Amino acid sequence: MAVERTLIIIKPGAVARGLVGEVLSRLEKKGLKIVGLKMLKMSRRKAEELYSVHKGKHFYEELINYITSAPVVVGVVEGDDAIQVVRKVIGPTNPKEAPPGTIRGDFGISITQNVIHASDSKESAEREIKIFFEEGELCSYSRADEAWL
Ligand code: FUP
Repeated sequence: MAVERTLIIIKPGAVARGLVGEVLSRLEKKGLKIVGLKMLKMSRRKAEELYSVHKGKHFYEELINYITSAPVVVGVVEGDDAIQVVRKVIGPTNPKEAPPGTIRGDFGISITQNVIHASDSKESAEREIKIFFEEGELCSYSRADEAWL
């Protein structure tokens, strides 16, 4: 068992469409534990830090403008192999290719407005969590159904 933490961001379009509960519910039902959660309007500085690897790419400006356009919900999700498991639950980057049953596959067709972000590796998760959360803001607790998951 390898307990990991990963960062998720429910993007502006998904918040505006009222999908916050649906997205969190899918992660919770899968057996993942939410250990940090907040709503915020992302600053340009934080957006540029988050997406620093994409600087200079053709979609970079659109991506930064979108993620800073309206409130997002950022969360830290914990569980066994959480990084890979969350990526599976959300599906591929391009929602047109994401299969039904995945979050991106079920809720959109725009690659930029693809409902949710999730860290893609241990290194990214560690780096990205620090952008949005202080260590003291993350909670440790037991889920009542832990023995059954
Ligand atoms: P992911 O890790 O699945 O979020 O995908 P990437 O890190 O490759 O891309 C980061 C964000 O850039 C995606 F959420 C969507 C956006 N993007 C585009 O808008 N156009 C592209 O061609 C590729 C990515």
